[in-house]
Amino acid sequence: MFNFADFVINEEVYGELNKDLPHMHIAFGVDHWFVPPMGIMMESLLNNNKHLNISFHVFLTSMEEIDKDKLIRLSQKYENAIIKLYTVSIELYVGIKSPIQYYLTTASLHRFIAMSYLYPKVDKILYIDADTCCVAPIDELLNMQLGNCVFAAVEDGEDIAAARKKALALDERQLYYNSGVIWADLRKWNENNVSEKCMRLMMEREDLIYADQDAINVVAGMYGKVIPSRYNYFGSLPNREEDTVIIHYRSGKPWHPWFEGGLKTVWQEYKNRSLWFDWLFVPRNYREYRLMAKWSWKNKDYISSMKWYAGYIYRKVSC
Ligand SMILES: [Mn+2]
Repeated sequence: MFNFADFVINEEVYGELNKDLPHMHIAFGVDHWFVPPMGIMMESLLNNNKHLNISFHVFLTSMEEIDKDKLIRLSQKYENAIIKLYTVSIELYVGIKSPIQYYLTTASLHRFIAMSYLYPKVDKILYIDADTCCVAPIDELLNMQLGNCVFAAVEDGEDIAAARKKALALDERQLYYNSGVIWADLRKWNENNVSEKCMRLMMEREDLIYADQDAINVVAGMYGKVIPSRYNYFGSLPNREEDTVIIHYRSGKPWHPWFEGGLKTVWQEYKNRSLWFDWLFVPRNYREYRLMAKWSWKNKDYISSMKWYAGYIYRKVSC
């Protein structure tokens, strides 16, 4: 049996809740690089939910001091928010066979620690990816009845859902959920050992190419409740629907200069109003260096393009 608590090595709390408001718990799992987008998402949540107390539970391995200062400032800026930081050890992930491909990092697995560690202190939690933006109040989720379901989520796009259902040989009647936004009943999640079963599955199988998402669908997909797409509206689409609550940039990321999705400007507006208004994207891997080179070339900035291209070659050769 896993004892997830053994992998939480530090816990810090910032801010206070001092209003008599409905209380919502929200969890994130990030690596140090994803803290700025997460901070921007938190600001968008707080901007649209001043009538709620929000406890943010952030699971991460490390972060830049400047980002930590900003998170502390954020907890002071809003009197209805507290931010809890949990430092996790990635020792837990040793032995994972499912590929953590370039579009994922092991931070995507922190959700399994979060869902287990927070119970029974927290009974329901909204887990959200950091590549998201909130544009409307989220309280409808608080009142949603889950019945016998373990979690509620949005079905993934047709492109991905059909292929993954087939590849994973899921039951015909089962949906394939996107794991970017999950409203979970932690009592049921833990009584059914969902986190542990997912971890074990990823240690056994090499074919879970969407790692955490595939694992959740295999282990608990039968006990999911589908919610409207407005809670996890894909940011690659040209326009949001009027009732959209959360935009999820599940493929192209709005901070990538080369991303031209129609909903990029929504994210940029929240970024400009946030403590991370001056944050600049820096490529993380050779793929992103190459895309920066291509983008600069397209914009006739040949000098920058060559600089990014050199970075691409250097990283490609050394990896
Ligand atoms: Mn995502």
